[in-house]
Amino acid sequence: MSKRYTITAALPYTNGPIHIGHLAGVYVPADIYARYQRLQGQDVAFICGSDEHGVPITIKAKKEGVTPQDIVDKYHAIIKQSFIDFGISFDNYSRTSAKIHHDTASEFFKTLYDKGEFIEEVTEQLYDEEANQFLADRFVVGTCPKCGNEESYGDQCENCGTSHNATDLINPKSAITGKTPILKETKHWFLPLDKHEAFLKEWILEGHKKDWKSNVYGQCKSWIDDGLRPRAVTRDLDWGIPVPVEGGEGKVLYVWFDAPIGYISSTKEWAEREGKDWEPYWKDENTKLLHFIGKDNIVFHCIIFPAMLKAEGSYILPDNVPANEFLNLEGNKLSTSKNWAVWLHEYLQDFPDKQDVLRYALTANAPETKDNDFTWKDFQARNNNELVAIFGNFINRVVVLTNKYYDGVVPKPNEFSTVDEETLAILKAFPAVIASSIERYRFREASQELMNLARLGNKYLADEEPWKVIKEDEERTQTIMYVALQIASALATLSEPFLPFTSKKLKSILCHAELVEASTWNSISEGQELLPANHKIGKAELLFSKIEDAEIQAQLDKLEASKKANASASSAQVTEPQKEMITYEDFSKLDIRVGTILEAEKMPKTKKLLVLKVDTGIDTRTIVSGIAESFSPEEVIGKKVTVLVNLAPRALRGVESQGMILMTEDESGNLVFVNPDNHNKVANGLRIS
Ligand code: B3M
Ligand code: ZN
Repeated sequence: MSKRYTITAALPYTNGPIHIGHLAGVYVPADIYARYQRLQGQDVAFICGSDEHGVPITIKAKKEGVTPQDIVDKYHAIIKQSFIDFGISFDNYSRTSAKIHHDTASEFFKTLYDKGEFIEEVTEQLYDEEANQFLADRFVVGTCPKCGNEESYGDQCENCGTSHNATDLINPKSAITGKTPILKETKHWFLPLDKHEAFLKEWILEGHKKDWKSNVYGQCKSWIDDGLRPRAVTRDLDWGIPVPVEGGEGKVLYVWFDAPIGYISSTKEWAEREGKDWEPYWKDENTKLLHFIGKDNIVFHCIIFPAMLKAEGSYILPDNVPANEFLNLEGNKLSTSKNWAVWLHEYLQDFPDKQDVLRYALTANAPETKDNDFTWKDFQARNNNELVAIFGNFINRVVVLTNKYYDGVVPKPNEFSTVDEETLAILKAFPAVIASSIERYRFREASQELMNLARLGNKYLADEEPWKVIKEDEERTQTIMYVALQIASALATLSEPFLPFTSKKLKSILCHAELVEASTWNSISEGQELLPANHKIGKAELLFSKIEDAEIQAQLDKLEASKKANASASSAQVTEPQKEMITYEDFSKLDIRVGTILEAEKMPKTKKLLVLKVDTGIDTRTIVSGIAESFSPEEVIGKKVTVLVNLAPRALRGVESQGMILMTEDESGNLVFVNPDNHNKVANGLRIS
C-alpha cells in the first residue's frame, strides 16, 4: 500500500529572484526527497508557491516606484521559471495572491475567531508620524533585546534568529523615514502561544527529540524554554489579506499567518486540477506532512503554524521539519542588497546545460548541520573530478565499448567470476544505502553514495580491462560488458532524484523506454537483471563536460565586480559635506596625541566593542572603541594610534572610556586606523597639531 506524503517547500518571498542559497537550503533537498518518494511508488503532493504579502514586498515597491502587485507579478514569473529550469518537480506552484488562497486564509482566520482562539486587544504599537503609518515587522529596525544586534527587524532578528514583537526592540527606528517612532493605540488579534505551550512541549520536546534534526530541535527547545507569549496575527497595513471580521477594516493578516496556509491552498488548487480530494493530504493521520525550510523559518513552522493547526482542530501536524542552515558564498554571507549571490537565472545564461552540476555541487556541500561555503573552485572540482571523471567517464566507456564490440546490443553473460558476483552484490545493496540516507534527510551523504556507485563501475572496468581482454577472450569480455551495463542501468535510475536531467538523458541512451520493465529502485535491490541480453542501446552522448579555469575566473571576476561596486557605493555615501567653519582656537582645544595600544579584549556580550589599554605618553588609560567587528584584540595590540585624549570620559556598558582612537574607512568601507607611517618612529605623547 502506498503511503501519502504532503511535502512542502518554503514559499519564497516575491521581492527578488532566487539564488543558490535558496536552492541549496530548501528546494534541492525537498526535490530529492519528493522524487525519491515518487520512485518508491508513494502518493506524493509536492507543494509550493510564491509568498506575495509582507512588508519586504511593499518596501521594494516603494523603492522602485511601482505597486506591490507589479513587484509580485514580476518576481513570481522569474522564480517560477527558475524552479522549472532546475527541475524542481512541484506538483503545484501557486501564489498567495490567488483567490483560492485569500478565501482559504480568511476562512481559517474566521474559524479560529469563532472558536475564541484569539485574544482581541488594544495595544500601543510603533507609529511613524511622518509617514503616517504603523510600523510593523520590517518597517522597523532596532537593537535586538536578546543578542544586541543593532540591525534587528521588528519581527525577527537575523543575527540570533529570535522572533519578537516590534515593540520589544531597543532604540527602534522607522525603515521608511529613519525617524524614531511614537507609540499609538490600535486593536489587534493575538494568537495566545502561551496557551499552547504545554501541548508544544509534549509534542516537540518529548515527541520529536529523536527524529528531528538537532538544529531544529534545539531552536524549538530554546523558544519553549524562554516561555511563549501571545503573538499578533494582524497588522495595520494595506497590502495583504483583509482581516475578515468586525473591526478588521484597514487591517490585514500578518504575512506569517497567511503564508503557511498557502501550503493548504496550493494543495487545494492542485487537487481541484487533478480531480482529487485535498483533505486527506492535510487531515488524514496516516499522511506524512513534511516542511522543507531554511533555519530562519523554524519558529514559524515548528511552533506558530502547528499552534494554528492545532487550534483549528481538524488538521494533522508536521511529522518532520528538516530545516537547513545557511549557505555562504566565497566566505561571505549571501546578500541580495549587496548583490553577493549567484542568481539562478544568471547562472543558466553562463552554464545553460549545467542545471544538474549546480544541483550536485549544492547537494554534495549542503549546509545540513552547519552553515557552509559555496566556492566556484569546489563547484569546478565537483564537476571535473566527480561528474566528468567518474560518472560521465564510466558511462561513456560502457556505451562506447558496447557499440564498438556489439553494435549496441547487450551481450549475453557467460560464467560470472568472483569479482563479478561481488560487484553485482554490492550493486544490489546501493538502493538501500542511498534510501537510508535520504530517509534521514542526509542528502550530502546520499549524493556521495550515488557517486560511489559510479566509482564502483569505474573501478570494475579499470580492473577488468575489457579493451585488453577482448584480444584473447571474447566470452569473458561479454560477461564484463554485461556486468558494467547493469551498473550503468542502475545509475540511470538511482540518479533521478539528484540529477534528473542526466538521469533522463542516460535512460534515453540506454533505451529504458524500450524495455518491458526498466530498472526500478526495487528491481535493483532485488538483484534483478536490469538490462537484459539482446536489448539494444543507443549511441554515446556526453553526460557532462569539463569546466575550464577561465569560466571559473569569469564568475570570480563577476563577484569581485559586485564587491567593488559595493565599496564605491559605500564610499560615495561617506563623502559627507564639509562641516561648519571653526576657528584656530576651536581646533586648539582638541588634544590629539600619538599612543600605543598595550592591551585589548572584547567587551563581553557585545559585537562591536573592544576595551583597550592605551599608552598616551601622559598615562596608560582605558578606551572603549567600536572596532571589534574589524579587528581582533590580538591584531591591535602594539599598534601606534592617534588618540583624542581630552574627550570627556563616557561610560559604555559600565566601562569608563577615557578618550577616543581616531579611525576612518578604506575604499571597501573597512575601518582603518588614522596612522601615518611616521607614527611608528614618533614617541608616544607627542602632540598632533
Ligand atoms: N516567505 C520567508 C522566506 O522566504 C517566507 C517563507 C514562507 S513559508 C510559509 O524566507
Ligand atoms: Zn538577536
